[in-house]
Amino acid sequence: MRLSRFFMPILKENPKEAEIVSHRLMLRTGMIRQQSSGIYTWLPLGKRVLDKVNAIVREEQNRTGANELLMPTLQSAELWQESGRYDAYGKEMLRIKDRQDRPMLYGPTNEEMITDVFRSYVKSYRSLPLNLYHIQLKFRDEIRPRFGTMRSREFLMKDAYSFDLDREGAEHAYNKMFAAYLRTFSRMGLRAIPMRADTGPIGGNLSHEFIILAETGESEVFCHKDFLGFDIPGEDTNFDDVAGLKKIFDKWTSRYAATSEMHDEAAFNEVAEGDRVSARGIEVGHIFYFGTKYSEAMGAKVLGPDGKEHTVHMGSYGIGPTRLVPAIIEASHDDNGIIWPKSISPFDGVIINMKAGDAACDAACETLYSKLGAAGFDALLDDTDDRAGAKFASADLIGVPVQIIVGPRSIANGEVELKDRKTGERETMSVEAALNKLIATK
Ligand code: 5CA
Repeated sequence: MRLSRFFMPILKENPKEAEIVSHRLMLRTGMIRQQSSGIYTWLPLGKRVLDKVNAIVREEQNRTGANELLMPTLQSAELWQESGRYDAYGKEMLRIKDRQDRPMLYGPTNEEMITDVFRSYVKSYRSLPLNLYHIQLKFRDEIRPRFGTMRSREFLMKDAYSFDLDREGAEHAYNKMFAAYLRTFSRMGLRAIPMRADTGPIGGNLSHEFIILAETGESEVFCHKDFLGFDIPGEDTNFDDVAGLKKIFDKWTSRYAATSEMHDEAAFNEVAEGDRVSARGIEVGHIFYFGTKYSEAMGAKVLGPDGKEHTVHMGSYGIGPTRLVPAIIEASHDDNGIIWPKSISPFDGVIINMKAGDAACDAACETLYSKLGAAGFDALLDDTDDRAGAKFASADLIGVPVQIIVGPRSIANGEVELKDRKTGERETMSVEAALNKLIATK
């Protein structure tokens, strides 16, 4: 992508409304724009990051055997009357009427709708286990939307729903998502700690929130320091291995970890003082096992191997991609701007033409840009006629992992400079060597 053709409205001033660093940086870099309270447009730079986050989420869901579908955002109130949540959900639910005066709502979550999909098709235990998920916009009329897309009213959620014959099967389904979540967040450069959590309006009594420790987090959390060192399940994790997944679950729940709603001061005090972590955290995922709460109310049953009807056991599993983006920035930035982990960076690198209009600089930039592109390295080419200093500042601000600096003096020797955004290290090398290095380390 050529910067001269890329819509990236960088702000010169720090936006006053932004209270936390991720919100400030997302506005400054032109990733998002607020349209009304808690409702955002994802501008092209932000959309690129969001797509990378979604791709990792999707890959890890698919790895467990879950199936992706897409349900509508608008739902009929009737479904929610069946489960009894239409009245219970309260003011967070945005209620709408269509032209026939039929009550509708903008979905805050999809347990009812997925249960309806399930009961319409699945009649036998042979179709189980089943996990259906989508990545879809939700609306919750939060009292205090704040911190940009960290807590918004309209937000993206990956919500998965599992169906099993019995509690045992459902526990394995839960463990699959548990392990997949550890992998998902780790691939984005985050260490998420599963903590026993309150189930709120979703229901059930087994639930974990996945929490990233961050000073600006909204939740107060308490955990054992060992969580910072536990191994993440590998790419070779076998999601059909019931005992293997139970082992991962047991390991990651073997130490104290709770959010403030579930906090037990006495139990926490049993942890050796030097091992206690009490901090603030950001909830990036939340998983629930709620048994037959919805299947019972909505008649989702299958014929079992015993020839009898069984009400299916369900769980639901959420991740917030539009919250993950600011959470990653909270975890990875410096005074100059964002520092993207490679896996979710909007570009693989930025080519900075220090002197646009200079024949040698222009030619070297074009060569680098086309050769990198052909090798699958997604570069942003800063071909604008801004001052070099301004280009360096924007490159640091948008935080892509590597800057390829092309200046008249070095290019006269056939050389360019590579700067690592994270460490600040700079290396001068030939154009050829730079190409090889960039492509090999992409
Ligand atoms: N149905 C269940 C799981 S699929 C559910 O709705 N769970 S939830 O309420 O915990 O939301 C799941 C995830 O969505 C949260 O962990 C969080 O990452 C994200 N999320 C929830 N509310 C918001 C919000 N207001 N703004 C941004 N992300 C949110």
